[in-house]
Amino acid sequence: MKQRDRLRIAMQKSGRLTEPALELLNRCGLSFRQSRDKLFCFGEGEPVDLLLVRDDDIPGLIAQGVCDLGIVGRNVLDEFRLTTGRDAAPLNELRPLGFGRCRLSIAVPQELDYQGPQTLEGERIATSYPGLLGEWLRTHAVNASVIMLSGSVEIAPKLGTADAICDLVQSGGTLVANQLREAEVLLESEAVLAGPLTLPIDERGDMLELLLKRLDGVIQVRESRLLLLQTSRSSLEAITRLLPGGPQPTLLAVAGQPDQLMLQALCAGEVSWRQLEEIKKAGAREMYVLPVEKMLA
Ligand code: PRT
Ligand code: ZN
Repeated sequence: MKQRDRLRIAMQKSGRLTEPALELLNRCGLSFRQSRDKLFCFGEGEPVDLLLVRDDDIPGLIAQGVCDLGIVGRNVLDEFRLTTGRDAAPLNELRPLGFGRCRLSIAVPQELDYQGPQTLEGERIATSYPGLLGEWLRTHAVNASVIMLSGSVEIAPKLGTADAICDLVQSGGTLVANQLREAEVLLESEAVLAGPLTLPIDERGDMLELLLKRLDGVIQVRESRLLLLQTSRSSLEAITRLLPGGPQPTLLAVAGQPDQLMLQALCAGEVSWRQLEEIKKAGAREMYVLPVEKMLA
């Protein structure tokens, strides 16, 4: 098989997204043999290989066609879209992946009386995201100087090199530690599967389609619970109304008890003790909440 018959996915070599991305791919049935320099990982079962790189390089590798897909933060992908020239191949966010959640925010010194975007007029804002910040400033008609820093953005106000910052925030701990507070959220981010706008029409395209189906299954089951319970026919309506997420239940007959039914329902998200207790009060017995291992629609 020629090398480009195989799908190539770029992901972060070492950082916040590395472990959850690998786990997700494993759950999709992909496993990799790591080479000694750990830059290229050969896929063992399926024709899918990994390229381990800095997260900032991922959109470029897809745009150049070196990789077919990438797992990268939406913040990095959108910044790339805004800062690369028009002749770069457009990229697409194929799936949100539900990990690496954070937001890109503007933060100001705690003592600043922030009254809205106009408070930033004429100020200096330090960031590693000039594209996303620039777009937000234009949308809000604010004239501010964008100071590009590649790291340690949060200390710029203390050093006197900027009046505010625009950086990623997760818990908010870094901001507090630097006497800053969040003033505006520019982007809600998480890891996404990125790819080219048009998918290859060859073996790679087929593999990609299969991978997307598996991914959808994995993402869906990660959040799904199978609820099993027994009920009398008379309680069925009340119980169905209480099922978390309003799923369409399946009903099974109980041998020798014509008045009784087994109910089975796939609920989106957790089923809490409180919800179970409510359903029990409505007449359910023998309740089980089961995690879902795999799902293929
Ligand atoms: O070496 P490489 O370039 O690959 O790694 P990196 O240092 O650029 O990336 P890394 O591993 O730090 O982050 C990779 C991706 O994780 C980011 O692009 C985001 O999509 C996502 N992510 C999620 C985060 C955070 N949460 C996060 N909290 N990326 C960075 N941070 C930093 C933030 O910059 C700030 O310094 O953590 C600090 C804020 O955290 P809190 O919890 O104190 O608010
Ligand atoms: Zn990076």
